[in-house]
Amino acid sequence: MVEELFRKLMSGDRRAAARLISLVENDEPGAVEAIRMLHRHTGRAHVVGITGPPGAGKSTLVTALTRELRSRDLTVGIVAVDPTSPFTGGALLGDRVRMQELATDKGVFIRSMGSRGSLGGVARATNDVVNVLDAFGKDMVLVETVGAGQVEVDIVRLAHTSVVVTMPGAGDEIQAIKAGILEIGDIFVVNKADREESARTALELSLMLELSPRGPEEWCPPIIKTVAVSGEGVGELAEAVLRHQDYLREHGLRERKEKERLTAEMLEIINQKVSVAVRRLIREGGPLQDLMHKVLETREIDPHTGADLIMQRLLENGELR
Ligand SMILES: Nc1nc2c(ncn2[C@@H]2O[C@H](COP(=O)(O)OP(=O)(O)OP(=O)(O)O)[C@@H](O)[C@H]2O)c(=O)[nH]1
Ligand SMILES: [Mg+2]
Repeated sequence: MVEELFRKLMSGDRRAAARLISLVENDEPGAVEAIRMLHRHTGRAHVVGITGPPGAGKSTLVTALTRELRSRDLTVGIVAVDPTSPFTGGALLGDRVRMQELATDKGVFIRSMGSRGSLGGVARATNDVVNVLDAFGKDMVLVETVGAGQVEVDIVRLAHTSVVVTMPGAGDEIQAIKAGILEIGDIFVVNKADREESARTALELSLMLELSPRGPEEWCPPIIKTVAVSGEGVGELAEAVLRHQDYLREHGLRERKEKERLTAEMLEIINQKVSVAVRRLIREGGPLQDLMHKVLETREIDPHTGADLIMQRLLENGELR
């Protein structure tokens, strides 16, 4: 069944794409098989993370940016990791109308996903969903996330280009951004530039960015003012994204990012597998409860020795498979 879906995906079938996304997102039976088939066909799309405080205009901006990218003949996949996002229908009427315009465009694929599950879980599920859209042949994949917590930072890490969106009067929010995402932002957007205080917000941002000095060859994150609802400044944003894409390519950084991302993904899978196997061994009534008793109760065995004994057992008995 997965093979059939995969074949349809490669021939451009949107329903197969939707089905495969659900499969990997929810870790349904066949998910691993699907990821195995997809892998060879991934690594082509440029992934853009779009993050920022609630209501900054991320979804509106994603819509406007998509239109700009489409006018440059690029196909676009959109993943909204946010339960309150307009992509899931929580929007005002105007937003929904704008979004629907995109939904009828064959060059655009929109998908929203809930931010449930564990921290690593969301980032990994997002990664898998992005991979489906990548294999589906989308040139650009835009990932919208709200806030500046660990989940967002994890998701931003899997993007090639990270766009941090803020808006005038979001002083506290900027402080929050400063704490987490400032260092990994490649492009900063002050949206709602139709509001009075936007110049001050942009200035505050530029002062903050000056605090982290960069070398002459290093990418200098631009600060772009946009009015997402009218499209003002969004052309400039699209240009900045494409310039950053070129920059990464020219400096061999894209390849490095990809390698780091895949290595991190593999390490996380290993961590998870080991952790599941070990928990099975040491649980009450499990095969290693004697050992655990000696560590936890009688203290005859210290945690290091205990860990070594468990690792040894895992390797010898092939319990990881
Ligand atoms: N005045 C003004 N309003 C805007 C602009 N961009 C977006 N908005 C409005 O701001 C509100 C929030 O926009 P969204 O795009 O839903 O913001 P978001 O960041 O995706 O919000 P969440 O996903 O809920 O965090 C909507 O009512 C938009 O119409 C802008 O440039 N100027
Ligand atoms: Mg949104």
